[in-house]
Amino acid sequence: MEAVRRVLLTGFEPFGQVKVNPSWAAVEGMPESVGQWEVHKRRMPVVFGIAQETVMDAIREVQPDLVIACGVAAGREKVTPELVAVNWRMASLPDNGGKVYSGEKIDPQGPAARMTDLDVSGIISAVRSEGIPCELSLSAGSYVCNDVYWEVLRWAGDTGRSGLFVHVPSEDKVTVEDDRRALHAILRIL
Ligand code: PCA
Repeated sequence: MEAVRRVLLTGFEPFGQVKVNPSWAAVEGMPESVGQWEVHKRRMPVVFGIAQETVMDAIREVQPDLVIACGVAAGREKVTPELVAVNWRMASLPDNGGKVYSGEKIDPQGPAARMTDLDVSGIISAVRSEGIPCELSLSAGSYVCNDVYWEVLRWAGDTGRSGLFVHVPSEDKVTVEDDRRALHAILRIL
């Protein structure tokens, strides 16, 4: 018997034009366990800084081995695992606290970017083998999703654990059910 491992899955609340956020819909509907993974879920606020605090509070509580954070990228056609988080906040769309950023570092002392140590090629193959369109993304943007990924990868680097961010398209491109099947496929190979 393999030891149980804990995964923290997060999705976001609605924001801007997104009235129902498929990232949280997908995460909320995940089962309590997938294979060896004990699944923990959190809904995240779309607020710079507060979202980072929320994910770190959840990490302290759950003590996960793996964090997979999800968000919607409405313009995309495919499920897109993100390779990097950049040290940058820039968004003309106000966050849910009303704040906009014209461009500044998240952490003035930090590196330019952080990269996941997970096998992204293997992850993409696993999702595609379910018949779900999937490709690597080289930028999680500079809005709240990137902010959370930055913090997750900082934690992962500090603790020797792993983190991933997955952007999902709007529901007319990929259904919430397929987002969930993608998460299952990812958990099965990790
Ligand atoms: N998508 C936004 C933030 C919340 C979400 O679901 C983003 O891509 O930054």
